[in-house]
Amino acid sequence: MTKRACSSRRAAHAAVSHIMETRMPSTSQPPKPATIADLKIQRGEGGETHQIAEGDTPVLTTAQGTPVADDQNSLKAGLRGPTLIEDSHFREKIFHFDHERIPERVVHARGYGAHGFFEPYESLSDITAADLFQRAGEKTEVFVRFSTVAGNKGSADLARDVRGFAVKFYTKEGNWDLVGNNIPVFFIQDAIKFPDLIHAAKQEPDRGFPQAQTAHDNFWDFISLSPESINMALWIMSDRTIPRSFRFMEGFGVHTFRFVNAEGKATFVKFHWKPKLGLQSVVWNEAVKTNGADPDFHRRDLWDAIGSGDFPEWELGLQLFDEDFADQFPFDVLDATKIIPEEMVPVRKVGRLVLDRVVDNFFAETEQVAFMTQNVVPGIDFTNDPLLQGRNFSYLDTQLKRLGGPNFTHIPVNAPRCPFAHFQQDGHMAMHNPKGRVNYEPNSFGLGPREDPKRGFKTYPEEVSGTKRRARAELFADHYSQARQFYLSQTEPEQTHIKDAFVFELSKVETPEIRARMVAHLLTVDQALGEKVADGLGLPSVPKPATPARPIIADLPPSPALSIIKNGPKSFEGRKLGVLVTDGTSAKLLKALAKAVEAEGAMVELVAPKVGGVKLDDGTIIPAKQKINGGPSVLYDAVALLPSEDGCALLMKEATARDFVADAFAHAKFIAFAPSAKPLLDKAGAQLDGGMFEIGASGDVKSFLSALGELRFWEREKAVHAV
Ligand code: HDE
Repeated sequence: MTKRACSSRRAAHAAVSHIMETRMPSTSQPPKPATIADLKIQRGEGGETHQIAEGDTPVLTTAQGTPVADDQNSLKAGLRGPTLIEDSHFREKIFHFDHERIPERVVHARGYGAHGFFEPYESLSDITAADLFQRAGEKTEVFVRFSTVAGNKGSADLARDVRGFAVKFYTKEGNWDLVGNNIPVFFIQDAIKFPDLIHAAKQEPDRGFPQAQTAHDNFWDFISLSPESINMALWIMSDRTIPRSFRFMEGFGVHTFRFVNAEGKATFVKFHWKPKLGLQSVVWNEAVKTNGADPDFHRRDLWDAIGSGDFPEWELGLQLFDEDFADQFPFDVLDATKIIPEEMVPVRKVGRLVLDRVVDNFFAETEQVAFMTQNVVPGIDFTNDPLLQGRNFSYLDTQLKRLGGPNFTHIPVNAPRCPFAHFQQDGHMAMHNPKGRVNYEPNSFGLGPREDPKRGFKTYPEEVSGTKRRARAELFADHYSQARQFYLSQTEPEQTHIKDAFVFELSKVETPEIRARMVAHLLTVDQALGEKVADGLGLPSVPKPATPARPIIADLPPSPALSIIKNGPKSFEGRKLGVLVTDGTSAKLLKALAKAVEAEGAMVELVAPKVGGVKLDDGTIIPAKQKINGGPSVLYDAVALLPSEDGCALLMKEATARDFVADAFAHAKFIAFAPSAKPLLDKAGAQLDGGMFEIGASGDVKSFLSALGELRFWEREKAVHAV
């Protein structure tokens, strides 16, 4: 985050420290809802067709534009009589309502999108002819949609799940969709297994549950019978699947793609998105509670961040390599269950993605956006990765079902921003058809568009030959080596989280054989991990390790890039401090704390017994953002407890205040506390440790502040978990 962005955010936030100076209520708000005046512009294409009732208020009309006189009562025969079929306004209104829903995405149904731009740091003309990478600093508009995979549209944001990270670049040479995930590998190697994988992951078909979770028999049955999924299984049981925010997660194109330059020379490329604010996840117990406290935690976070001028940013990273590298790499670069470690092929940062505009309408944009892996532009091409090849079929097909016809590119969020011209016509909801007599080419009138062999997209002329057969390349068969490398690349707390996640999920599996079969795979990945999970499950005996189809490469060097903790930001920027206040809280201390935290580029949110606010010890009345039972500590990255003595006595009798403290403690958060809050800590069972900081009336908050950059006090975890 640049200093400039920080200060604009601070201004937009009307920070707590500022509030106290001006004694004004908080204006830390997301963008204002549309006013009636805005609606006129949105609906009436400038308002010209609206009749104005009084002053600036537009007249309500039917969809046909007929002014409506009464929108409160349907047309009846007599005061207490039946409703008449003649009431076309009523019928149109209900008809439209009845058809408001479209099928949700079969996967990635729950998502949240935003607009922004991509800007390259340098010209990449030596490696790709793609127009968006030609000129340093030139902006290309983008739309990004983040998503969970398994849950339905209304499921909770903090499900343990892979996150989609789909980017549509509206380039001058057409739309390029980079439809990625926040994990660089996938469960399966061949698209033909996708329906099985997704069936197994989603609700079991007879009972229709569990929703948005993999902790059930069918999922682990499928995984345990599909060794190719083991690497991904390790990734999904890591904290990658419980990100703190979309803003703090990486993105990956997963497959190996091809860049092709103007001379036709090809380079293999893997795409990475690196968040400017570093990586951060929550802990599992926190995720479970966040889903109850705020099922919209991630979408709210993105909405609030953009609304307050704190624009999320990622750098685009490229791993570039050639055929020679591909030939000597011990895995197949066409196998989407494998990474190329960053330590082997460094990630070259070539540009930045900034999200700076929320959607005007969720349905029109986030719901109707249609990403398609086959949307590539000249200079970018596919490889033969069998997963990518299968996806290239699936994404077009699925849009027809979801959006109801072939004209979904006419929907503004899907339409190219560059000029386009073709002879596709008619069909459901056609918004622009060819004009004039000619709707074909070639034609003898010299009318309409023609192909351009120079500018047009040319497929990379890769030589292909072989026997038609259903089979996989030999190197695809190594399923354990990289799983082991991933596990060994984690810090100790992260390894513990992976072990705990396996124990949690497999404890929900009812069939003992499936539990044991999964443990057998884990023993092959790492003996100690397998034994710990076996012990956590209380298996009667440790099973025999699974036999790998190819000998495992046990000594792959650990890759520090795979750890979240090692790639944390060492800063509290973009995070949120929850401050528990009561009547009589020290104004001086609160102000000092808020000022220091906001200077870091972080937010402060006040939690109080009543949302109306509290009266500080200097008589200032300050509003709260949350009432204590609606603002549990899981919503914050760290907390400060600043009740007065009387306030503390009150909070000690309040279960939700005790939970606030106990959860922050159990989730290894840094805690600052005024001396007056000590009895509440004791009552909540939070013993003093290196992650807790007494901050006095003097307002000395320095040591607390410097600790916050670590985000969590991981040493505490061992002390709070005995099982
Ligand atoms: Fe997708 N995937 N997928 N997927 N996927 C869809 O397309 C599919 C895969 C990803 O925000 C669907 O429009 C197949 C990998 C994202 O709108 C569908 C296979 C990766 C999104 C589909 C995969 C992804 C989707 C459902 C196996 C990461 C959400 C709705 C070969 C690189 C895009 C839709 C959005 C969505 C098919 C595997 C990412 C059915 C057949 C690997 C981020 O077409």
